[in-house]
Amino acid sequence: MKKKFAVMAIAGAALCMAAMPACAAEDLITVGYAQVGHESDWRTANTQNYQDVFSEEAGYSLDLVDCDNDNAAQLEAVRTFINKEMDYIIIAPIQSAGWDTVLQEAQDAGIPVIIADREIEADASLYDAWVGTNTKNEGITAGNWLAEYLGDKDANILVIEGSVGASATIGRTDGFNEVAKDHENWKILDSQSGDFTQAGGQEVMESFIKSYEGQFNVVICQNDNEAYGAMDAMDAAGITYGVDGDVTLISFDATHDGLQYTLDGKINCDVECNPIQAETVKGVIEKMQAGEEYEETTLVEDQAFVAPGITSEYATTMTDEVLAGRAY
Ligand code: GYE
Repeated sequence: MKKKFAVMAIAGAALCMAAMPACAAEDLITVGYAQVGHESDWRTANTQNYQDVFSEEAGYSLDLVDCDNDNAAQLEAVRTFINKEMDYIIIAPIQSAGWDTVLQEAQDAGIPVIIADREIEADASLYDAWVGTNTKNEGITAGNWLAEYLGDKDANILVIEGSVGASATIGRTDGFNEVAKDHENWKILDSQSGDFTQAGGQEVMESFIKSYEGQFNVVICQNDNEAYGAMDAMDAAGITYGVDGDVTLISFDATHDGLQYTLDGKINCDVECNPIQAETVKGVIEKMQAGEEYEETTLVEDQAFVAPGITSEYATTMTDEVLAGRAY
């Protein structure tokens, strides 16, 4: 869908050309990015990508606030952007709920808001554009791949979820459950949040091992960092995983290290979520800036990867070349 941005001619914000020497400070387009935090490799790559793309050379002054996974801090960051009269506000929402009031405040101040990475539960009239990935589809892909891999074998599944209330958690959980409900011999033994961190993944896996040792054959981690923690916990307990192991390990993100583990056969399937989104967001801002029609919703495409020796209609089999092409 396309829409034309109504509030035009933002004072003093002209787009500088890449070839020009750094623009004068007053000519830079000011952009506030309320970033989730620094919980994962995915997030670090996403932050770096914004810093690279929204550079002064490109005509931007980027104010990126690391909200450290604290919802209140993120609302505060957005309010600070409004008070500073930034030209554009980008939000990667920690929680999907609770945005109506602050979005209304931004709208009243005439500042366009782009929701990035995750989704929010708010009326679309309260923000201007969305750029991100379809995490429900990622969950469905994980489920479809597992069904293909296991055939009619039973699955006793443990899930290490992402941060509570994050759309990436909700989407991956809902998507996977949608497939799981069609498999009578799949049982989800437990599902707990590891907060998208390595430490969280390890802690949850250690407690799962205490409660369910010998009872599970599938572990699903909703991001790569949680998978690294879960692998440490399983190593310590002498539990084998991956292509030659007792436990099938599924992860999400497909960052460089996640794909290295997939290539090594430690992760069976890693479902991609692409953190490289800043160029797309910049494209939307450029169109808004020029008063042109822009995409209200842009989906960043994902695929999935499986360990060598596995072939799948849902995923690409890992090779050295695939890994070499993964910069983050
Ligand atoms: O999967 C995880 C990060 O919102 C899609 O957040 C993102 C998720 C990503 O912390 O690693």
